[in-house]
Formats: sequence, structure tokens, C-alpha cells
Amino acid sequence: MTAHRITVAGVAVDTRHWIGGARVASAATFTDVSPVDGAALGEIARGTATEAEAAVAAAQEAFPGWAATPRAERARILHAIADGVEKRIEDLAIVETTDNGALLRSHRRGVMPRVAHNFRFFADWLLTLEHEDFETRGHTNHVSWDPAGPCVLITPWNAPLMLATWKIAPALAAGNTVVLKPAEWTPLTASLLADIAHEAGLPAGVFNIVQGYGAEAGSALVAHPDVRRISFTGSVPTAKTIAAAAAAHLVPTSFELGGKSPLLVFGDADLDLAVDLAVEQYDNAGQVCLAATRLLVESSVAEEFTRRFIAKAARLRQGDPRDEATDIGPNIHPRQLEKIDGFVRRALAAGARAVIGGHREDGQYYAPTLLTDVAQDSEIVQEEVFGPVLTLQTFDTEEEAVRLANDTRFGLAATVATGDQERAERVTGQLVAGTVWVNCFFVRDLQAPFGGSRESGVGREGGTWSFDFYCDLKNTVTSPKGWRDH
Ligand code: TXE
Repeated sequence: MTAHRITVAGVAVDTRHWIGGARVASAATFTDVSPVDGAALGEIARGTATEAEAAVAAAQEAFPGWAATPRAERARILHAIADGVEKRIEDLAIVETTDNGALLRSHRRGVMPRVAHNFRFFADWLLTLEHEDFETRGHTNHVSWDPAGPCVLITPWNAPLMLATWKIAPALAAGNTVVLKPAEWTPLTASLLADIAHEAGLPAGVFNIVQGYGAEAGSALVAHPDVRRISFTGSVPTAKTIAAAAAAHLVPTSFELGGKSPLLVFGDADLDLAVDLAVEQYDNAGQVCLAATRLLVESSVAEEFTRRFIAKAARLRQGDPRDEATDIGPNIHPRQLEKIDGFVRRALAAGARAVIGGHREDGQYYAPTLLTDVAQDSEIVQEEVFGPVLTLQTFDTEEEAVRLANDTRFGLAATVATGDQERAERVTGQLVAGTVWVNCFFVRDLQAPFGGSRESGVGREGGTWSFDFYCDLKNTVTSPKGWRDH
């Protein structure tokens, strides 16, 4: 018999789906493995079209009731979910670290508090959501934000609960119901969130989870005719498959995809700051969609920049992500490690030089790597590696820097290090990127739009942009005539 409840670092996790307010098992399961030490964590329900059908039906059934729930009550429940997350930060942090290998200290102090904040932020924003009424030839125009219906949310493994709740919180706040399909490599914290949401009083069927593989559970969900929105964070090829499925029913989609973002270091920059920004790109073992993996450095300072970069990177401690002293943990999966190594081996064979790293370490770890002597049109400069691998290229003029920065099929983010404010304004205006940071990195306010241009995505998440996506906007026009006296 399959054990439906497993214990991960002392925390009990139910490994079944969560559908219509109940745990649902599947005949088949798959094994969840920890990247920290390769240990099998347990058997997870492997969803198929059957569970996808049941989950969308549950979401459909719960939709009218949740949509009609007064905004203040929806907001209250979302705040109660945030309270529940805050009470269980330690549990969520250790389970997430065990499941995806990212640092425990970041989960504890950064990520999980932000997960709670995601619910609070969208609950509060919901209550401010109003359009001023206006008049047209004596008629009153009213614009309302109507919830759209069941939403399918498909999420990745690099920041599982963080990225899922960027979608879940606004979708629920707006009055929609949700079916979440977490990544198969990191199924666990979503299941804990189901417990938290249930205890917070979220009605049955409003939030559902189907566990399983993309090609089985995910594809059945995105093809379902009753789904009104699909939001996806993941790879470009999968986004294209989902877009085709969504097109069959003209379902609006939001895609947050990969990147090959640049860090432009100008000769006038504070070089220590620029080096700090560059080394920060190894965070989460490089498995960050926003990571500025292409260092573009002005020739005049390239040698000094590289010298300081090597010194700083040498101080990074790689190891067990549960250890507070660790800076870089493992990569998510042997397959991902193989992929990273393949990119580096091909780059080296094509003439690149490894300034640091360039090889695997024991276990599921990859050495922080910096490659130079790379051509702009080479694979290593053009394709997302999603590992701790940076390239360094030099430039001589501002125009050249902008040209190199924009010369990929992506456009997620860009970072600029410069001491010249006018240059910063000129350059940021020309960069093709959804987010541009100047002399900083990773500062993110939920009020701001987040997303990518070109193949980095479609649509934006955050503040009003999330509500625009998860709502059907309605314009009601009322004539002053025709009222009966009472
Ligand atoms: O992504 P997938 P993978 C990039 C990164 C990484 C690469 C591959 O470069 O190396 O993508 O990662 C679900 N219908 N990013 O293979 O396949 C899948 O189950 C419906 C960038 O993990 O896109 C999982 O839940 N769903 C990124 C989710 O899609 C499907 C984060 C993501 O998996 C599906 C992750 C289908 N046909 C990877 N096929 C970022 N933007 O942050 C798969 N899925």
C-alpha cells in the first residue's frame, strides 16, 4: 500500500492531490527525490486526465460561490492564509529546501515571509480596486472587475511556493477558483499550502492541486474547455505547447519564461558594487530566471573587474543548503546537472576559457563558473543554462554595450552598473527588458509589473496587472431614463 503521508525533516506532508476540499489518491505514483543528498522523499500521486477533469469540475462548481463572496470576506480569508504561512515558516522553509535544494536561510528569512506577503498584498489591493465612474452624454459608465472562472496555474521548481503564490493570491483575491499543477521535482510545499488554506477557511473547491508530470497532468489541465485563464512560469518550449492548447478555446495566457539577461558594467561604475552584483548571479545555484548571466564589461576595467570577481567568488561556500554558512547549494536534478555540464563542455570545445569552475563537483553540485572568449552568436551566450554559469564579454562603447545586451531572443531583465546618472537614463531607455536594475539587483515590489519581452514572456504579473489578467473587465452603461417610481 502506498503511504500517502510522508515525513520530510520532521514535517508531515500529504502526497495526494487536493481536489474539492479532499485528498485524492491516484493509482500511480512517482518518486520525489531530494537534490540535497539524493534521498527518496516519498511517493507522490501521479495525476492524469482523470484527476485534471475532477479538479476543474471542482473549481467550476465552487466558482459562483467564491465569486459572489464579498471582497472584504475574500480579503479576510487571504489574510488568514498569510497568518497560517507565517505560523509555519520553519516547516515550509525546511521542506522547500529539502525538496529543491535552495538555501534554508533564504527560505526562512526571505522567501517564506514573502509568500505570506503575496497573500496580504493582493488581499489589500483587492479592496482598492475601483474605477471612477464617468459620464457619456448623460449616461453613467461603470467599470467592474469580474472574476473570470477556473484558472490553471502551472509552476516550476526553482522557487516553487514563491512563484505559485504570485499567481494563486491574485487569482483567488479576484474571485476566481484555481487548479495548481506544481512542478514534479518539487511537489511538497504546495501540499502544505493546501492544509494552510483549508484551515484558514477557504471553501472547498476554490483551491485545488493536481500533482504529476507536465505531459500527463499539465497538458490535460491546459486543454480543458472550462478553464478561463492559464498562467505559466517555466521554459519557452513548454509555453509554446501551452499556448497552442489555450488557442483552441481562446483562453488568455500569462507566460513568465526564461532569460539570458545582461549585467552591463561601465568603466565609471563602483567596481566593488559591480563585482557584488555579478557574484550574486550564482544565487540559487544559478537557477533564477532573472539571473544576469552575461557580464558585459567595459574593456578599460575588464582586467581589474575579473581580478576582483575571482577573489570574491573564491569566498563562496558551496555545500549543504541547510547549513546557514552555505552560499551555493546543489542543482535540482541529475538531468539538469547534465544539461548544465553539456553547455559548458560544448562552450569549452568551441574555444571558451574557464576563468573559474567549468566542471562538476561531487554529488549534485556544479562549480561556480565564469567563461571568457565566447562569441556573441555562440550557444553559451544565446541559450539559458539555468546553472551557476556566467559568461564575460567586453565592450568599448556604450552603443556596443547596448547592442550586445539586446542581441538575444530574450528580454526578461537587465542590470546596469554605472556612476553616471545620465548614462544610466540613456542606456536603460534602450534596453529590451521587462525589468531594469541600476546599481542594484533583485529588488522587487509587487506593485510593479514583472515579466519579459520577446521569448521571455507574455503579460506582466504584479499589482493591477495581475488583476487585469485574472478578471473580465465589464463596462456597464446606465441611462438616466427609464426608471419607474416606487
Ligand atoms: O521546464 P518546464 P523544465 C527553464 C530553464 C530550465 C528549462 C527546463 O532554462 O533549464 O526551463 O526546465 C510543466 N503542459 N526554466 O523542464 O518543462 C511542468 O510539469 C502543461 C525557466 O523544468 O517548462 C512544470 O510544472 N504543463 C523557469 C512546469 O511546466 C507542462 C523555471 C515547468 O516545466 C507541460 C523553470 C505541458 N505539456 C525552468 N510540460 C523560469 N521562468 O523561472 C511541462 N509542464
